[in-house]
Amino acid sequence: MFKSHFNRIQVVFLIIFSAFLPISIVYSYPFQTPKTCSDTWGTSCSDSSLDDALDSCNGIQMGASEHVREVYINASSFHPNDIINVTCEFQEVDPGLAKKEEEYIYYYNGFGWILIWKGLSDPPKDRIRYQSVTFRVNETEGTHWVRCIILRGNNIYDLDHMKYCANSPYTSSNHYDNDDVKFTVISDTSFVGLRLFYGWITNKINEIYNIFWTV
Ligand SMILES: [Ca+2]
Ligand SMILES: [Ca+2]
Ligand SMILES: [Ca+2]
Repeated sequence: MFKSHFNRIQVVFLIIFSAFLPISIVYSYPFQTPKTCSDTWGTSCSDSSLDDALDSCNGIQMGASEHVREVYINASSFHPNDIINVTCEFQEVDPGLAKKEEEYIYYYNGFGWILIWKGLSDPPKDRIRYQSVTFRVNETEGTHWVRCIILRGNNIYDLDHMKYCANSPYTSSNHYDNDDVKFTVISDTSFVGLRLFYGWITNKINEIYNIFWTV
């Protein structure tokens, strides 16, 4: 046995630190990693030919003008009932007389699509506009989605709660874009295995301290 240079208080602090470091890593990863539409599809969602909308919704940009450039969320995984922060990056154009840009944010909660936000925008010329919203994810574990939509409308909302995709036959517009980002909802109980492993590791650390540390 060797005589440690640490005193008893230092060892206690070392044990506490070594206990909290791994558990903070376990709990922060992957929750703190922001995510984008481009991350979801593996290529830039500004690409007009990319089908970056789930299933039968057409993600391919229609028309060469207004489109969704990117969708940002503040983390890639959430606990049930967490708050998510979403930002849509819209490329708007001056849509001309009697027309406005309709913009929508929809959320797929594991069961169906929910309208989170909608707005009419009438930019005087081309511009990039960011729209952010926060809302609470639901309790269903699994894959959830957020969709940003822009479409050239006639000063009214073409889409409503039952029309979550700017796609024929939902809209007569031939200028629109749907872009999706996906994330995971996972409950604390899914971390039981990691917690057991963490407990085993901290026990081993304590054993090592007990073996090599003498008063
Ligand atoms: Ca699609
Ligand atoms: Ca798209
Ligand atoms: Ca796009």
